[in-house]
Amino acid sequence: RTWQTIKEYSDILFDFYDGIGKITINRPRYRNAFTPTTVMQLIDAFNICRERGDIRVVILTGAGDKAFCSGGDMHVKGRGGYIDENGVPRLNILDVQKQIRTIPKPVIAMVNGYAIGGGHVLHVVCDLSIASENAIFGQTGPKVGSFDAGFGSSYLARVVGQKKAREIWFLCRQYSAKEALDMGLVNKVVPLNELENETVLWAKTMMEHSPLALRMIKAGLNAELDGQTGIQELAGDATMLYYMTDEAQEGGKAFLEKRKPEFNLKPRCP
Ligand code: 2NE
Repeated sequence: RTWQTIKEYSDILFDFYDGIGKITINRPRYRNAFTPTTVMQLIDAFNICRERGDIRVVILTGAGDKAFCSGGDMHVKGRGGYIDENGVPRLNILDVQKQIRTIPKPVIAMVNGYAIGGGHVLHVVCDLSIASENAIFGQTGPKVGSFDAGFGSSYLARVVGQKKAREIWFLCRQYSAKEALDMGLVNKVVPLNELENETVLWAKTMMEHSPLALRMIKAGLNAELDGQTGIQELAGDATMLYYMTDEAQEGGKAFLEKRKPEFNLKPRCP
């Protein structure tokens, strides 16, 4: 399989293969911890994934065989956030979480090692997680002066249940891939050398299915949990589909032609 570079960045790799956009956090020296710069690049890549019609599934992973992502880079953690190149404190990883949740295509976390702290949250918010046998999962916030009480807690609780989510956050333990599988935190565990093949297989299976059906299911599953923001997504998709009908077309056409619209169109579903 030959991946083609979509765009070059300093902190991430961004590749394309056969309908799949693969975003790789590329700071293995720091267990793929992210700085505000890394995050800006992730935001850009996810925007491109959203816009490009030939990208049907997105894979998020980390470079090397040790870590998926170890969260925020502690070297740049300052007062108010992670300090960017201009000295501005940021927590812009929350924007990436929102992008993963709202992009109308499946996002698979390909967890190739440690998924820790804010890195763990990233895999949690992905639609699916495929892990290698060496993957290790956990939150560290309360040990290192941080927390994610947003998706990182509430959505985690929806995935593993309230008791387990509180255990994960309050005790800051690390969990093996097998334990993660048993608690429903990941979808599948495979040997590291099979991780990409397995993940691509899942992507290809989804690409055989109706993209619009997958989009609506994702929006519906989000809507149940995300309040008005979730309903807005689902409603936006409903509007998109409505615009494809003769009825909606007639409304706009009649306005421009300065006449009363003829909405008595057939067939109408009961
Ligand atoms: C990830 C983990 C468990 C790996 O352990 P190990 O033993 O495999 O590697 P080691 O030696 O700890 O790390 C290798 C190098 O990577 C750096 C280390 O400092 C070390 O550098 P040197 O000593 O060789 O110079 N490194 C690893 N993680 C880093 C990080 N996050 N920032 C900067 N450098 C890092 C182990 O390394 C670990 O526990 N890492 C820290 C995980 C952590 O606490 N992350 C921040 C959580 S808070 C957060 O991410 C967050 C949030 O809670 C809310 C919102 C947004 C973000």
